[in-house]
Amino acid sequence: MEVIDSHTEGEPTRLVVAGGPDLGRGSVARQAGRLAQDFDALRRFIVCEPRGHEAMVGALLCETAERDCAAGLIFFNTTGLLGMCGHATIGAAVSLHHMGRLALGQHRFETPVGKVAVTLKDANSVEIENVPAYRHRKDVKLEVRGLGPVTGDVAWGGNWFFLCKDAPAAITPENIPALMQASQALRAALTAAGITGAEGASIDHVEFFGAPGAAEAHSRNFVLCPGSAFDRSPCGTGTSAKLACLAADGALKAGDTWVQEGIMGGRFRGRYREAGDGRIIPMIEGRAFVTGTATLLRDPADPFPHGFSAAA
Ligand code: PYC
Repeated sequence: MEVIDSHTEGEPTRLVVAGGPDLGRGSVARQAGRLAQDFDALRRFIVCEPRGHEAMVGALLCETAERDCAAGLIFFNTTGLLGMCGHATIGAAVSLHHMGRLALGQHRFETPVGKVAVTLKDANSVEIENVPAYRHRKDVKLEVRGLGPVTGDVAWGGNWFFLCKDAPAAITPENIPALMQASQALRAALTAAGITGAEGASIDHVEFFGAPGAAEAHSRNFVLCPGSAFDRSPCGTGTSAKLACLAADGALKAGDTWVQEGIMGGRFRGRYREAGDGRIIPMIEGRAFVTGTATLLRDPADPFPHGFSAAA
């Protein structure tokens, strides 16, 4: 299996460019369903240890029947599939350009949750136009063990997020263990309280906000991803969910720029346009850098052919 690795503002993406499974025909959502049902061991082979690691996000290049799309993309991490992934879309566009397979300019990809547009501005800079984002619930209150009362919004940005009003600690790398523990307790409390996204969808991402480090940034975030990983970047779908909440509160006008910093200091520039019915179309710009190309191998004698996750 041929892969190309990159990072987007610090968050890794492993793009599978050849040797992936035969997912048959149909929409990318349908192909993603087949990947989950019939090829889950292959997902783990690609992103889990010992070939990958806890933070690794996979993007599988697949067929699309949509004539206006360059390709399909299916996203996953060490736990399972993701609906959309902003940083990995940026990483995939930069990697495809590096391989000579995507020219500078505008393109579309089909993802499991809809079409997204990308503008490849140069070899590293990409702006994505995400699927419509919206706030589902405002000021949800719940009690979290170890944290006490917590208030936040539930929003969709291509994945489901709980955006917490009060961070339990400053958003700095030294506090990552405390932020991990708090965000995991919060996610468990959401599940226990039956707080979900639309149609009962589970909320698998939790976002805390704090003061930015850079003068040009408006905020710094910490994002818990499905499983036990946190986003090293400011999270494309998380920034989209944030824009939806800012728009719903009248705190950011359409077209104005919101600079979201991630826990490691990387930045996304976000803006939006109105999509009607309280929805927005988020536009997120960030940079990705190719870090390597590899052929993933499976030795018949390998005792860990499908990888493993060592995270608690
Ligand atoms: O950038 O949307 C994102 C993302 C989701 C999970 C990890 N990164």
